[in-house]
Amino acid sequence: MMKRGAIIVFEGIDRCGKSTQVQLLHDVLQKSRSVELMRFPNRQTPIGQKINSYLTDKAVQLDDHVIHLLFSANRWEARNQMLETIQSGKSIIVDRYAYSGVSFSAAKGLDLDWCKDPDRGLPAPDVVIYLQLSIEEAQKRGNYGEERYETVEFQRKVKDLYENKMKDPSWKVVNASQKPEDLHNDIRSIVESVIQDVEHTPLNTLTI
Ligand code: 2DT
Ligand code: MG
Repeated sequence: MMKRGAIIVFEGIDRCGKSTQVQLLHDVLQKSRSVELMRFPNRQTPIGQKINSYLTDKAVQLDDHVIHLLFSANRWEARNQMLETIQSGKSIIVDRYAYSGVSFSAAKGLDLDWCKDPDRGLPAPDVVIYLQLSIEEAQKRGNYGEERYETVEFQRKVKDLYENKMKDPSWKVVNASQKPEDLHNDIRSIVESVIQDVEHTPLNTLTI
């Protein structure tokens, strides 16, 4: 039987070091394996361009439910490509996924179950690596940027949702206050074993 690739999702609040770790992991894995990077939102598609304008321009007004559904649609439009990649034996490292979708929208006060519904049925991650960092440490790493959601108060709510409403057995919590190299080593050992473990197992669908 053909070996399938794994879906490795990264989640965490802003400034937790996610993008750095995603890049480090990709650089290392691609030396020995077939691996691809994806990030959500994918700002390149027409839906992603709309999301980008919402994030970067405070004058763009969209109902909270509408932007939530656009973020979800932005994942659904990647579904076929994800499935093809996995079936071809390539693994995918994903920077943010449905857990960001739920946490960021629920942090605005939307109903949690309503937020979860649109993403149900997407390809399920084989592992979710959650980079845990305190708000205080995140703040020390420099001011939050200019995009929507990049405020301390909002990040606090997002963190609470991630940590109290999202965790399931696929979650691995890693200590993001470590030095980047140490954090990378932790992540790498988790990921190497997941890739091997799932090679001959069927891919699940998301039951967030
Ligand atoms: P980046 O800073 O990682 O580009 O994300 N977000 C993301 C949501 O509100 N819903 C989602 O479904 C996703 C994937 C998190 C841009 C911002 O978009 C938020 C931060
Ligand atoms: Mg950001």
